[in-house]
Amino acid sequence: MVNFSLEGKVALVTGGVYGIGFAIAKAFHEAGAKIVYNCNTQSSMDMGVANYKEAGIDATGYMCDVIDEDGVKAMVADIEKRIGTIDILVNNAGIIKRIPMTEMDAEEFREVVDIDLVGPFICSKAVIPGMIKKGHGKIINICSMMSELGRETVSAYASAKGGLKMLTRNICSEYGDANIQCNGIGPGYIATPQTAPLREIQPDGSRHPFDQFIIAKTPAGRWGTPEDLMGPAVFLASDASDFVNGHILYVDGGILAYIGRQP
Ligand code: NAP
Ligand code: GCO
Repeated sequence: MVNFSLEGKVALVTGGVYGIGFAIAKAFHEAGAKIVYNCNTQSSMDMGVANYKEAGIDATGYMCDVIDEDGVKAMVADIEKRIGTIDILVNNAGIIKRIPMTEMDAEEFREVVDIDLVGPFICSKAVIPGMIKKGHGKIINICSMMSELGRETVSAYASAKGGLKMLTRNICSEYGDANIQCNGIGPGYIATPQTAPLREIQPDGSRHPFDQFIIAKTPAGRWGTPEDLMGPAVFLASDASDFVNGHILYVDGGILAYIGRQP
């Protein structure tokens, strides 16, 4: 019997208050996990409390910036004391800045890389000792199509997500013998607040040009939804994927496989 259950597991989803993280947390709850999440603004925390209450999920939330190493250590210690060892970590928290590279300040570049790459390093480093003690663990890094491809204006984001792909492979390499599986999920273009600017309806009522571009480039012919990521995330968090390690699972409607239709 393949075991997709997360019964009795403790899952920390960083940035899990809306968007992709919240969908993954809902899926984990449905599979039996105890949910913990963090974010770093009060408005998002308030949204998270409301969202989990509406979903009927008794989740525990922390105000914690993923790049605050002391804060992350304190959060993990408190979770381990109050709830239990973290069995599953989803490094979901992330930002993007869409700025042409020659117009981007080094500080702006660093901020994206800090949150999208150093944050997952800090959070993974904090949870791995507990996983080693417990004899197992699952780390899922939310990568991106930009772990494989570049495009205009996302130099910092693509650099960070490319690095996150290799951090995934390195955690696999370094801790696989402790029965820790570290994999990535590479979402395609997903309809969340992060991509809302790319889908804005134009003044003349037409769809955003980038929206039209993505629809044409995606064999599925649509944007993904956070719900499209729920099953893949449960698979990678469950015992069913115990021999899958260092893998980036692209959940992209086929966009990475497709050269595009002749105009
Ligand atoms: P989103 O709607 O912008 O949500 C991002 C979440 O991360 C928010 O809860 C945010 O909380 C949190 N966060 C940001 N910086 C943080 C920090 N320093 N510390 C703690 N929490 C922080 O993003 P999304 O679209 O759901 O994307 C989630 C992940 O998937 C990101 O890593 C993104 O790069 C990746 N991804 C997205 C897509 C897509 O098409 N949407 C595709 C591929 C990959 P605050 O509001 O408090 O900042
Ligand atoms: C962009 C988008 C993408 C998506 C995602 C694709 O500006 O190109 O925001 O980066 O967020 O990462 O996988």
